[in-house]
Amino acid sequence: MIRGKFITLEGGEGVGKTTNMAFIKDYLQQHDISVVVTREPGGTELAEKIRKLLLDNDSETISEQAELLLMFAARAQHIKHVIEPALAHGKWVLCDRFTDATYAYQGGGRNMKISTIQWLENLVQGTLRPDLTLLLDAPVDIGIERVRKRGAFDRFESEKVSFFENIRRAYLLQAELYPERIKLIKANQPLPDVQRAITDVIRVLLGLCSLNCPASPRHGSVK
Ligand code: Z5A
Repeated sequence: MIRGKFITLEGGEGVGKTTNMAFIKDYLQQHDISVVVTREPGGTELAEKIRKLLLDNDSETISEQAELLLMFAARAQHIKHVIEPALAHGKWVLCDRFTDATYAYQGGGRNMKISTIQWLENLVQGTLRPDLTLLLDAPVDIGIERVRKRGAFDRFESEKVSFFENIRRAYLLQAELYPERIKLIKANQPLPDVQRAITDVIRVLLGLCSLNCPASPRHGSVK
C-alpha cells in the first residue's frame, strides 16, 4: 500500500482556511484520491474536547505552558487515531492547521521558546511532517475584518492586533525556513485567484505538473 500524502492549511484569522478546505477536498476527489478532512486542535473525540477547553472564553485563565501542552496532547491523540492510520491506508489527509500553528501562535504569539516547541514536536510526531503546507497569507486587518463580520470571538480571536502581527511574522519565518514544504498563497485576492494558486501547487504534488512548470507568474503567489 502506497502511503498517502499529508497536506496542511495554515494562516492567521479569517484568511480562508475553512473556505478552501472544501475546495481542495473536491479537487483531490476529482482526481480519485481518497481524502480524510480534519482539523487541529481537534479531529478525535478527546481532541475536540481539548479544543473546546482551548477556545472557550469563559474558563479560568489558561497559562501559556498549559496551552502549549494541551495543543500537543490533542495532537498526539489526533496523530495516533486519525492521521497515521489514514496515511498508512493510502488515504490523503487534509488538515486545517497543524504544528506550524504552534510555532506561530505559541511561539510567535505567546513567546514560548522555539526549542521547547521543537522538543515537543519531535516527541509527539517522531518523523511525521506534512508533505505540503499551504500558508494562506493576508494583512492582519483583512483577516480580522472578515472574522469580525462573523460575530462572537473565541479566546484567541479576542487578542490584540499586535498578537496577530507576531503570528503572521512567525508564519512567514516558517515559510522561509521550509521553502520546499511550505507554499505561500496570497489570500487577499479574489477567491477564484486564491483557488487557482492552490490548484497550481497541488498539481505538482499530484504529479500532473513537474517542478519545472510552476504556477504562471500572473498569479504571483507560489514561492
Ligand atoms: N491554535 C493554536 O494556537 N496553536 C495550534 O497549534 C493550533 C491552533 C493547531 C483554532 O481556530 C484556534 O486554535 C486558532 C489558532 C489556535 N485561533 N483562533 N482563533 P480555527 O482553526 O477555527 O482558526 P481560525 O483562524 O479561527 O479560523 P477562521 O477564523 O474560521 O478563519 P479561516 O478558516 O481561515 O477563514 P474562513 O472561515 O474560511 O473565512 C473567513 C471569512 O472570509 C468567510 O466569510 C469567507 O467567506 C471569507 N473569505 C474567505 N476567503 C476570501 C477571499 N479570498 N475573499 C473574500 N472573502 C473571503
